[in-house]
Amino acid sequence: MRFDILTVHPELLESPFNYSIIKRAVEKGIAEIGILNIRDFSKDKHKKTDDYAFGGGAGMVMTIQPIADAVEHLLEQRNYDEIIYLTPDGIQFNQGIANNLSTKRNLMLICGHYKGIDQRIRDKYVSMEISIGDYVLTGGELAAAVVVDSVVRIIPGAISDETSALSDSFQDNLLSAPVYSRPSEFKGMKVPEILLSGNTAAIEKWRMEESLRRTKERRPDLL
Ligand code: 6GU
Repeated sequence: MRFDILTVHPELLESPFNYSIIKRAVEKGIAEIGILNIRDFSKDKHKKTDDYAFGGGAGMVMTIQPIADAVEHLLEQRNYDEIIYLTPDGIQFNQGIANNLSTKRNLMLICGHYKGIDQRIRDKYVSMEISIGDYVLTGGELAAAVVVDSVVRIIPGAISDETSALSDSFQDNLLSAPVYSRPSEFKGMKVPEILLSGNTAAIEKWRMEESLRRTKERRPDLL
């Protein structure tokens, strides 16, 4: 699966993909991540990528030319299943959308800044607009990192223990049960007895009950 991300701050996207599962998925060839600097496509003599908004008002708008040329450059190389614009006015991202995107071959992600990008880019090229929640970020880069991370980790083969991604919180609309590791007692704090019992059926039942209890308590909206 391939991701191409358009941004004016490629540095912001360097480290998120260079660790752990995502790094290994890239090394294994399961995921390919291309990062394109929108500024490289600017025909302005100062490589400008933003300008004042027509009609006035505070804040700069990312102009159409550099983004359109960057998008066209990518479209010459391959077809994209979705061209995604990261924006607070998009549909709210969730596990279901991540699962759906993980079945695609090529995704393009456009990161905006300032007051956003020229609407004509959205009208002509964008097939999907995603927000990662009801709060405002400086730009779409951190949101793009969230989307790519959540999609890559569920591509078959990305996690060595195949069942692990399936037992995540949200995969069955339930929060995960609490987890413990050694030692079984630390400064008087004990691990629940059942987890040390070796009784797999009883442990499975306990985990399901804890999952339900947590979900009822913290996210009744999921039930
Ligand atoms: Cl996708 N972009 C920005 N700039 N802010 C956000 C967002 C995206 N999702 C939530 N807030």
